[in-house]
Amino acid sequence: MSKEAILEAAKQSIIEADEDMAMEALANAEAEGIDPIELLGSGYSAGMKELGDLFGMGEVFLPELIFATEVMKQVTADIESKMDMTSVKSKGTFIIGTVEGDVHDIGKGIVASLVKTNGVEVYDLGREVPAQKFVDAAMEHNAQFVGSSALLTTTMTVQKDIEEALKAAGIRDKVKTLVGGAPVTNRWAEKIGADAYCEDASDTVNFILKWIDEL
Ligand code: B12
Repeated sequence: MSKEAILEAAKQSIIEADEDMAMEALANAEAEGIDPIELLGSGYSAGMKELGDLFGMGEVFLPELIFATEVMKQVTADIESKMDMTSVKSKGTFIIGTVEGDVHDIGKGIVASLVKTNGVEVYDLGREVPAQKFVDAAMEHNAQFVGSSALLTTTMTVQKDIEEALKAAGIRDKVKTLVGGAPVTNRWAEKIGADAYCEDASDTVNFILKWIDEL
């Protein structure tokens, strides 16, 4: 089976919330030696994005998104369990969470997994996390990196609150902040004073590893 066909099947399996099809694509990808990160990004996540567009146009409804989420979570958990966790000494500490008022945690989970597999210690605070909790966790774990995920235009403002809360705690210059999520842009990151906007999980790893080199 060609790589394109496998990626397309992975994408389609999310759009149709078809668990069997999703698992079959995963097995085929493994057999063909396809990079699981590419499978996630160009396959399953692409399906999630397309489904979101259909939802935005009123062509699919909330229950369909929820079914697709179940399949997506299963696939990401499966891929994570197969990822090679680097056994080298921790290179740094990363705090990540989805902001208060926001339950979207699939992308945040993928970012957390990929950063972890690159030898960075990760504290995943979960979803609907208030700004102050990011700060408390950064102080508790002496973290160098703080990342927040926001998928709603109404919750993006919490990323600004995190910047303010880090300043109020006197640790803004001790950490690098990363922001992500579908509505987030480079411009937004600049506007709120975040150190980086990352489009996806690989982008996030690149930023963090570059900063670790500079430490
Ligand atoms: C799945 C989904 C849901 C699921 C979430 C399940 C879950 N546990 O996550 C459910 C069904 C619960 C849901 C609910 C809602 N949703 Co919704 N949802 C989506 C959907 C289709 C996909 C999101 C997703 O998982 N994408 C796949 C992942 C892999 O991509 P990602 O999240 O973007 O993450 C990548 C990057 O952004 C980046 N990244 C992400 N986080 C971070 C963090 C850091 C630190 C970094 C560096 C990078 C990074 O890396 C990730 C991996 O590559 C999107 C559509 C879309 N285009 O995003 C709508 C979408 C986000 N939802 C939307 C809406 C409106 C809602 C609801 C309000 C619907 C309702 N009427 O109730 C509720 C909100 C509930 C709430 N309070 O949060 C809108 C938002 C519109 C807006 N502009 O605000 C969207 C855009 C759909 C649409 N087109 O209208 N949703």
